[in-house]
Amino acid sequence: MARNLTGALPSHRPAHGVTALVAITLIVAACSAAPVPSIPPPTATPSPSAALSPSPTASKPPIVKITPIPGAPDSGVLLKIVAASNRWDTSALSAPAAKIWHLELTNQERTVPHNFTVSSGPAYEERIYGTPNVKKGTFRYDIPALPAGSYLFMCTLHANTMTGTLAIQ
Ligand SMILES: [Cu+2]
Repeated sequence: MARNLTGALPSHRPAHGVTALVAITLIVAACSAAPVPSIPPPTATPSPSAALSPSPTASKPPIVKITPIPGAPDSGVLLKIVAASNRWDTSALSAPAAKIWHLELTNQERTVPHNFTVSSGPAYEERIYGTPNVKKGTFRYDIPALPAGSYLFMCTLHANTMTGTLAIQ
């Protein structure tokens, strides 16, 4: 008799799960529908580039190519220069314009070769004239005629220490 009473208890289940699923779907839809904020692309910062732009143009002067004057007369001028301890004995030379002149180059160093190169500027393309590399001894060279102006002379083997100004006037 007691068995019948216990087995007859009804069981109900609430339908709460369906309601919760609908609510989650609505939230997800709202999030994905949110408009993407339109951020303008970052503009180029003008100050650093403006500060850098003048330096490359200032550090690169134009190449000045000068060729000797053909058929120029001989001035008969002889200049002397001495190389010792990776230095020239002078940093300034002066020679006549539009005329051939002569250089007496003495290398006093037993083992270090030197040369004498004339150029209109520091760039390789600006070299106008150059002697061979010479070891110890005294050598004479005919330097071709150049238009008036300020030139560089140097030993290209020791360009950091053996440079000077050649005034052609
Ligand atoms: Cu040298």
